[in-house]
Amino acid sequence: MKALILNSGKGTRMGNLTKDGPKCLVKLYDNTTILERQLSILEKYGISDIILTTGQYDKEIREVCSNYSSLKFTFVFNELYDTTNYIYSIYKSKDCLDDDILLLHGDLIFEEYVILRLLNSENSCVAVNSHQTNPNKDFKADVCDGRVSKISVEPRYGSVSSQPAYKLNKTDMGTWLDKISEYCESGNTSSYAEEALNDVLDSIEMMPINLENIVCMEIDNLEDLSMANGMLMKLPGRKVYLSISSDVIHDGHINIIQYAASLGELTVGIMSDEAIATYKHYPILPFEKKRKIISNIKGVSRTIMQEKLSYEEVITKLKPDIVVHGDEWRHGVLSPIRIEVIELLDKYGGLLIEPPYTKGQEHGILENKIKEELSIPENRRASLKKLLKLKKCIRVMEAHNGLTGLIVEKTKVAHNGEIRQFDAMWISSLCDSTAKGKPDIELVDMTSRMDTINEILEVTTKPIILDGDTGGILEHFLFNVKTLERSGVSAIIIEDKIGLKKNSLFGTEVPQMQDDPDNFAMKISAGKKAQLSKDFMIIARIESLILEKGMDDALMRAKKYVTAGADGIMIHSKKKDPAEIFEFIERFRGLDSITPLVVVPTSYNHVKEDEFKERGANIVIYANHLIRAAFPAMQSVAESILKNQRSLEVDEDCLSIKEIITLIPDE
Ligand code: SPV
Ligand code: MG
Repeated sequence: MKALILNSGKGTRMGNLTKDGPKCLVKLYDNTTILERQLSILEKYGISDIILTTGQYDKEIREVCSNYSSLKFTFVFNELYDTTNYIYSIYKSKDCLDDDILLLHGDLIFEEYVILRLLNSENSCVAVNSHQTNPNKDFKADVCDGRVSKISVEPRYGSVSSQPAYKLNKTDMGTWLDKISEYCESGNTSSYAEEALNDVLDSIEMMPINLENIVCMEIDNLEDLSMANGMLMKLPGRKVYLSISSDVIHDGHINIIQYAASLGELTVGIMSDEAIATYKHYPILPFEKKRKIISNIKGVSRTIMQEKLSYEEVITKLKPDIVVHGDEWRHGVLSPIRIEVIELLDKYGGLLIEPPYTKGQEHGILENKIKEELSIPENRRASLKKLLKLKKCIRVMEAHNGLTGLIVEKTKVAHNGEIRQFDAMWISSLCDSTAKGKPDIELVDMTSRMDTINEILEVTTKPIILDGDTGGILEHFLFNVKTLERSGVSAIIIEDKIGLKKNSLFGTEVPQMQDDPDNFAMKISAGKKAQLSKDFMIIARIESLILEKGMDDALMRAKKYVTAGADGIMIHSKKKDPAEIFEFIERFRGLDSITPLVVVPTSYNHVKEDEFKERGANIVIYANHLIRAAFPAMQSVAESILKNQRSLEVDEDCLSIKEIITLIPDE
């Protein structure tokens, strides 16, 4: 990459300031000249090969350049500086322009960010400001389908302001130069070089680099100079904030950190492990390790913890002048967070700058690596315990096949400055049986249940909690614990019933027998002894309230089961009134503040998760909702087809063919 800086002009509109020198040697507020400012920035970003066109003040310019020993200068003297436009200076430089070229006018004032953006563009590009439509001074660019189709000084409807800061790939520079040569060799040396560019823009993919709110302007007169000085003075103290939530650090982060650091003093907010667990998955790289890496990246002044996905706390406390975020969040689940950031910044005149988010091939590879990491049985099995350490209360949804597994894995909603998702999956005996057209009486055997589990394991990464019914006969249970551990299931919940198990929601309508508490405690303890890994959880489910055996019985059993080694207690109820569940939680927490408590609010479904959390429950399971939602939807479609003898009427209720065939990607 070489830079070409055009400095042959005389700068006649700057009054006394250009009486004895060129415009590029006019001093700025900090006593540096425009040229010195440009050269320092180029030097900082590794551009050391610089071609400078000169005219009347050739000597003065060379003298300034002689102070930059690390830069290599080529001076191109335009002897016709008085009568020609810069098209001729470019023409005279053409033999040096045998590389990618950064082309800058000598009177252009810009901040570092401009150069970074131009350098990072794969295509040829030009600086524009889409906030400024049709300004009366400056060049204007017509942008069509994301490409610049014309650049000229004439006012045109819909054009945006453009600045003479270009990056041209070598071939594109060659194409432009051929046209410039045609112009100059036919005696046309007074046109703008952009006229020659417009003639070839069909064959150059020239991208606009939008630089709203960024300093990038030509100094034509004293008014411009004082405006530029005012803007430049504010740059050094500018506070910049960037939040990083990703689990792995890749080159996309380095890019965005570089962008953010080029804008001012950079504070990086690293998302807390809890916040990551809330909207992604348990973090593979824990906070402190991430902090160590990020705080050692060049340009990062300090790091802080961002405890929530919402920026509200950070922005209110830090009041950054600029928040930087990759532009990918304009769409998708993060877009409400973006709107909140804009509103917060608007309150005090802060800015949001959104450079393009680079999602290179490596990024895809890393994402897949994370998925692989999460789905390795050891990691997946351990993930429930890790989540329970990070979050006071986790949200679990039933899944009964690969498709519902994917829904639980991928569904996210943005709400009140946070992104919500399900933390884990419940493989319900009721739903697994129902999906197979069987009753929920332990008829679907473990082999068949393992098929469902494997189907889900294969396409998802979240922790799985298996509804293990009664656990079956002891010898089978011990065997099954090992099988489940090996496959990556995180927990089994077994209920203290014996005999022909029926679904708990029948309550006492059907005969159901509760196990002897000591017998069941022994089953738990044998299961814990049989398990090979330390992470697998065996959770004891108490049916005393379902079977109307009373609160004291439930609490007595809870104590016994915990003593026997249960990793958690599930308390079940089929009442609409949550009073007995609340009482159990309160009394259990009076005895035991640690053991995770599981609730299944199918009947008392008006209670919100936050209330369970406040009261001390740790796992809330939505035990059957996906299958209950699917059944009426499918039945009504079937009925409509029967009624109408065609499927036209159900089109609205069905996914389109295109959607269904692309719902599950090939890879
Ligand atoms: C299940 O989902 O199969 C359960 C919970 O065991 S419940 O149906 O409420 O008993
Ligand atoms: Mg069940």
